[in-house]
Amino acid sequence: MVEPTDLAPLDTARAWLEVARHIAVLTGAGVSAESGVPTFRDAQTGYWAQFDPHEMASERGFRAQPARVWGWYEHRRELLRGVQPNAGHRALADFQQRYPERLTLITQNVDGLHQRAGSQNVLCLHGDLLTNRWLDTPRDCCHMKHAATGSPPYCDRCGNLLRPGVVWFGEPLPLATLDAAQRVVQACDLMLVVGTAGAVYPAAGLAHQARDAGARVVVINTGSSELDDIANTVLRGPSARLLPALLEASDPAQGA
Ligand code: BJW
Repeated sequence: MVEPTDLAPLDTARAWLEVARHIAVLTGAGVSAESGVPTFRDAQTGYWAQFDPHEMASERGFRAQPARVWGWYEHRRELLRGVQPNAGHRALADFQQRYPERLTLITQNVDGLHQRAGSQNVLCLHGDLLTNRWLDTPRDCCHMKHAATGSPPYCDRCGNLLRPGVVWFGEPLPLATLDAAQRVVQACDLMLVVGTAGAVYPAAGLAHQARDAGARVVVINTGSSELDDIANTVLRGPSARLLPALLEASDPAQGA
C-alpha cells in the first residue's frame, strides 16, 4: 500500500489536506511577491536589502527620522494602490468559501491582499499598512490633524504624530489576534506555512506550536526558510502556482 509520505510532496500535501478537519494557514510576504509587493528578506529585491529595519520598522527609528519613515510608508501605500491579489490569495479565499469551517488564515502581511481576494476573518498579526494611529497615547486634543506633504500628520495642539498602524520590532502584537491565532494552531491538524522566511517571532513560533501539538506542517516557499526543519514536507516553488495546485484540486473529507 502506498503511504502518503511515499508520494511526491504536492501529492502528499493534497492527501493530508483531504483528511484535515482544521487547517491553519500562516502567510508571509512571499505570498504577495507575485502581485508585485516586495518581500523583506529576499536578497536584492527585499526591503531589508535597501533599508535598515531598525531605522524603518521600529518606534525609535520613527522618532529619529519621522519624515523619512513616513515617506517610505507613503511610498508603499501608493504601490499597494496599483497591485492586485494573485492566484495564491484567490485560491486560499476560494477554499475558505467552499469550506468555511476548515480554514483559518493568519497573516504577517499588512497589505490587505488576502482580504481583497475575499478571505474572511483574517488574523493580521502585524497590523494594517493602510491605517494610522497616534504615536503617543492620544489626549483629548488629538483629533486635530495637521498634514504637511512628506511628513506625518500631527495634532496641532500637542504635536502628537500619526504613525502607520503596523507592528514594529520591539512592539507587542495585538493581544486578542495573537491569542486567537494560538488557539487556531493548537487545534489544527494541518498547518500551511506560505511565503515566510520564518525569522520573525512570535509569528514563526506558531508553526512550532502547531507541530508540537501534533499537526502536520507543510512549508510552501520558493527558497529555504527557517521553518523547513520542522516541516513534514516542503513544497518548493511560487505560492501563486502551488496554492492553486494544492487547494483547487482538493476535495476534503466529506462530513468531517
Ligand atoms: C516566496 C515567494 C513566492 C518569495 N512564493 N515564497 C524570539 C527569538 C528571537 C527574537 C525574538 C523572539 N521573540 C521576539 C523577538 C524579537 C523580534 C524578532 O522576531 N526578531 C527577529 C528578526 C530576530 N520580534 C518582535 O520584535 C515582535 N514583537 C515582539 O516580540 O514583542 C514582544 C513584546 C511584548 C510585550 C511588550 C513589548 C514587546 C514584532 C515583530 C514585528 C515585525 N514587523 C515587520 C514590519 C511590519 C511593518 C511593515 O510592513 O513595515 O513585519 S518586520 C517584517 O518581517 C514584517 C513581516 O511581517 C515580517 C516577516 O517577514 P516575512 O513575511 O517572513 O517576509 P520575508 O521577506 O522575511 O520572507 C519572504 C519569504 O517568502 C522568503 O522565505 C522567500 O523565499 C519567500 N518567497 N517569493 C513563495 N512567490
